[in-house]
Amino acid sequence: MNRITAPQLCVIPGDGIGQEVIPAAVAVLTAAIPHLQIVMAEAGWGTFEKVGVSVPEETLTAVRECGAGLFGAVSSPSHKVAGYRSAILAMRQELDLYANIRPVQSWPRVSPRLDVDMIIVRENTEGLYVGRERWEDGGDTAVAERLITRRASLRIAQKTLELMQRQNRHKLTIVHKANVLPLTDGLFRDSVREVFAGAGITVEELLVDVAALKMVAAPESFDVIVTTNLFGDILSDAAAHWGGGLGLAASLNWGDGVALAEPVHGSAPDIAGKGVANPIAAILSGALLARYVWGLEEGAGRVETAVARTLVHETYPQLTTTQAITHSILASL
Ligand code: GGG
Repeated sequence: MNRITAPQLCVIPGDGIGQEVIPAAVAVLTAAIPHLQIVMAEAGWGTFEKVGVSVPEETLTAVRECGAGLFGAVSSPSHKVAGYRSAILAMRQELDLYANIRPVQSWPRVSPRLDVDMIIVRENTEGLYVGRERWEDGGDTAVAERLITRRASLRIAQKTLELMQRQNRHKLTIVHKANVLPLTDGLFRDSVREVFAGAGITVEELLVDVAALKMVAAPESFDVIVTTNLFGDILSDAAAHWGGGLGLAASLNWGDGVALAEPVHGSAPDIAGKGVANPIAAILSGALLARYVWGLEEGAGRVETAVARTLVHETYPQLTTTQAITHSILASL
């Protein structure tokens, strides 16, 4: 690989355990992908407290220029703070990272069952997450707008189709609630069906409540799911249980020409600073960049195989620190 084509990664540890798991992921990624160039940047609540914005303009520029970022975690306060925007929501919006790819697969030893292999594609920019909340009725009524557009629904469908063709996936489940929300979810469902018409892929649809039951009772029946923002957020956390829990759940926020990988877990303030956070979700998120953004299937596979070897190794139950798990994965590469 020459220097011109060497992949570049903007690393943003963020808050809490992000500061611990992201250096671990960078150590594994730089070992698996030798020419990887690292650029450091900042975002999160800590950044807001320091400089007054959660995502400085330089951070957005750095991710855009690298084309790929790895973000740790953010801890936003649960009350409104003037001028503060959740760092991850801001980056998804500002970088137009419209697809959130969340693969869930069974891992040896830690997964409750061994037959799960699905990808959840969550629309990442609309729905209730546009954050249009307002008071009415003199403060006695709170209203949130749920926005669905044809444009965003068509492009998430197109991204899903490309991903399925690339990964040789054959069955799509559209998850919605069009019986109660016929305009918004009807538009989403019909747009996805339009893109998949004639694509040679089996397309089924499920109401989100039925999908939730099936996620619990028959997770092996899912191949690829595409859904709106909030449904995808909730369903993918539930699905993560089958992949061994949030400590192993990876994700990729993906737009056109730019992507930001992040572990699904948050900043875990209860264990932050103790050196005991599981770095595997962050490491597997890095592997998603290798596979989907840099086209380095072999590098992604090396990382995932090293994780699997660590999980099956007899010493895994004794690996109780971030450092010990990271060393074991590095040794298995
Ligand atoms: N790595 C994903 C993450 O940090 N999740 C926590 C999260 O999204 N929290 C919402 C927020 O703090 O804004």
